[in-house]
Amino acid sequence: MLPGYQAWPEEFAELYRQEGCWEGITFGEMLRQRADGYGNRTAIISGGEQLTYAELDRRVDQLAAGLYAKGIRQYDRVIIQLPNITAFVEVIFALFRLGALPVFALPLHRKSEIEYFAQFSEAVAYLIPDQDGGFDYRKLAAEVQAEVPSLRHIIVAGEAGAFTNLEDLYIDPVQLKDDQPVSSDVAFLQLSGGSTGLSKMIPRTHDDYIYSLRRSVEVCGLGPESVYLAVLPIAHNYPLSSPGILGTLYAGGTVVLSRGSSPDEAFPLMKEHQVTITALVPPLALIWLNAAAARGTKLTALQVLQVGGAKFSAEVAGRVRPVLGCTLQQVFGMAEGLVNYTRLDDPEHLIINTQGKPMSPYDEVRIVDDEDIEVELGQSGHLLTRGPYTIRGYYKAEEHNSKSFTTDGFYRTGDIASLTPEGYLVVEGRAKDQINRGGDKVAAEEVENHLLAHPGVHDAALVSMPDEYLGERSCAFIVPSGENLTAAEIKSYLRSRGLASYKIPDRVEFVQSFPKTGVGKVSKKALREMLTMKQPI
Ligand code: OOB
Repeated sequence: MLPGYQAWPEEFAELYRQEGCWEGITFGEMLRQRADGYGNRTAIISGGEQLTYAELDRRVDQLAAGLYAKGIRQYDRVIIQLPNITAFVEVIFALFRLGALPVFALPLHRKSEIEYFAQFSEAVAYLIPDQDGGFDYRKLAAEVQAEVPSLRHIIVAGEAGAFTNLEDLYIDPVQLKDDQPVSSDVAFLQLSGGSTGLSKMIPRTHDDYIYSLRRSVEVCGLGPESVYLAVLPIAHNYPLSSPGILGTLYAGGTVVLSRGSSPDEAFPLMKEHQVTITALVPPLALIWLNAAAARGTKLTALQVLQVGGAKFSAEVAGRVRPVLGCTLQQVFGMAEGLVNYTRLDDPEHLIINTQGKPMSPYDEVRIVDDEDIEVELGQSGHLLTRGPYTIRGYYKAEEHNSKSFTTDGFYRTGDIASLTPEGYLVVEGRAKDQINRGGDKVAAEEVENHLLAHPGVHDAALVSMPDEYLGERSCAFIVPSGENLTAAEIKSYLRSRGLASYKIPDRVEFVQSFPKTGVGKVSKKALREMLTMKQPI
């Protein structure tokens, strides 16, 4: 078993198996079954290229052989930082077949994040595109490799230069000799949004993740005729599996991969391929609604528009059906597990005003006060959850786990929520020290630590500020240690440290000192209030 992995206690594992949640198959087997059942159907469409299930299965075998020949073995960790291209899907399934573990980095992550992922997971390989969005990933990879001795291979989709070219790894399939992965094994490491410092790693097993796909497919009504468009970065749990690209493949449907998310890119793809379902974060949904309304666009094949990752305002939610003529599905999920969906046949008031209900009857949710005592129905409190696809601990994080999980195994989501009489969740706020920038999660402490490393910064606090478009943006409050520090200097300093762009504070404010709470801690509440005051700070 993977060291540092906290499995479900045996009594729960037995229950989830007995109840048929955990099917006992691996991702490698799942793809083989689909290739057997749907061989000639189209699995993936990307940039003018198409692959059938049989072709995908074959290419995955070839790539698994090539990765094996490179020395990649069971439980090896491999960082994947690829855009929405077919290679992403081939690489992850090839690693699944080897029992090696993808670590899912996002395209916007930079040196600070990647170096930490590589070091912490002791990754042996790192997969990148040559360049994307004007950024050269080979330069980043060279910098990271210089710092992380475990990183033996840099594999490039595209012009590889001195590194290994991914195309060269598709070789004749071989019978893999080593231990084969089993369904209870960890399949990959997903990243948490983080709140205390750096992102933690989330170990998801074949069993638990495939169950989440099956339930997502059932709830979202997917089948072989479904066509799912992926516009959000597919490394993220939501477009990956809720139902996302993996759920679509589970259902035998067709995945269409889009490099961009703008209406100009997405709408023509949706028309051409008769897309039936896609997933957006709230700011993108707003852009799409405005574009469709202004252009009179009719997306006739679209049946379901999913919106999630951050709170979707009821006002905008109410525009989805009138403007796009499809059903809105709110999705409230987390990479740690629990996913809630509004159901497709729910009455409009639940679809518009709630974030859905858990997808599995075996999901347990509790809403509790600060003392972990359950609140009355309808009251808001901390959301705790436990279930067949919610982790029991982060990877290699024993100390942290005792804070993030209750002694009886409930995950503390950090969300403040309430339950409606129908058992639907309404997200009311957040207790964790995180900023949700339109679905991109920013851990305050991580950014604060970078700010504190600047010699001109005496103290720093990152808080959210309401934003009409993104829902929230970030503001860094800084107590300078000298004079002449500017907001521009702070931002360029953070960029020079290799921080993902969405973590760079949107606003920087200098203050003499921080307001304190009764117990002498920095009062972020008071800082947030300062931002909403009319007069300048
Ligand atoms: C998804 O996953 P993560 O891990 O990036 O972020 C999880 C957090 C939640 O704890 C909550 O704070 C927030 O994102 N969130 C929402 C939300 N969906 C997620 N807050 C309000 N309303 C929503 N609908 O974001 C994720 C994973 C799987 C499916 C969908 C989203």
